[in-house]
Amino acid sequence: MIRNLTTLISSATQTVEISREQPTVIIGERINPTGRKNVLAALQAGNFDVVRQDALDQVAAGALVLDVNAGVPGMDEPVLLQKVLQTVMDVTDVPLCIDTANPTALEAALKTYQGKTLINSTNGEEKSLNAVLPLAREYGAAVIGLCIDDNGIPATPEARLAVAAKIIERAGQLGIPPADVVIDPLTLTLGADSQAAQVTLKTIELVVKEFGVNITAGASNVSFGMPDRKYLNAAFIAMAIHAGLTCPITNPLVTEVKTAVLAADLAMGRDDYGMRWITAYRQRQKEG
Ligand code: THG
Repeated sequence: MIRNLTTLISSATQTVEISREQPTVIIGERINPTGRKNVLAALQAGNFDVVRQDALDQVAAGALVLDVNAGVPGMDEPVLLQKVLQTVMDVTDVPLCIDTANPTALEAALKTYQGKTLINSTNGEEKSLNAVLPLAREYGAAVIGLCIDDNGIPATPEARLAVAAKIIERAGQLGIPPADVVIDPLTLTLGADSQAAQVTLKTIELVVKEFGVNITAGASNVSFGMPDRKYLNAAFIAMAIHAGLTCPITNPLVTEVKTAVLAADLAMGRDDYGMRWITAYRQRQKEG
């Protein structure tokens, strides 16, 4: 019997419910200078207009949560992440995911953020668990746990499950319930290894069966270096939703990806009377 845990995250004014009994929650990926050259250039120049526009566009396209990453080489990440977060909070009401590997930047961001965030992320490395889980506890945040540990990225689904188990257990020891731990099975590119997606999908199934937790994934990673990325991303995200993915980090502005998520939700019985599917169709017709 699969349990479907519910993760609640919030902004100052909105709460989003993540569970396999609800439609998929798209976490917008675009506020990220690592994956986006124009965001990098703008932040380096002290210009936050791109961030504002990306926030508004992604919410308009259906993102219910936004991932916020401000890792710019050579810039003070704690200061920059606070500024970017505040910029996004000023223009949208959706809950935010704080995406940083830097515990100092994370704590600064947690102080700035209003609501219950989803920390992106911790992992099975001792250093990360010890730095991030106490902060999640202190600030009442939910936390993403990546299936990687001191030995690197495990090659097999079973070994990734073991890392997920460790993260869930360590969170529990600090009083963070499994409902507030969202597991990321890790998504690597099919461009480097044609088995990469299979390992991710199988890991999702194992983690869901064992723990019933919510699952995220940097779903667009699956196609790095490949041509026609949008079709690969769309097929993969639909398959991952079937496997148990509940809150992908992806780009809702890509129609193929957005419609694949809506189609998967309908096929999974999470779109009563197909109303969300039909509404999105009408919206596309209107936009030409
Ligand atoms: N897991 C978790 N968090 C993550 C990732 C993950 N955060 C970062 C990343 N991976 C997810 N975010 C992105 C953001 C952008 C892209 C992919 C993943 C991307 N960008 C295009 C590129 O690099 O070619 C550029 C798009 C543009 O410029 O418009 O593909 O795995 N927990």
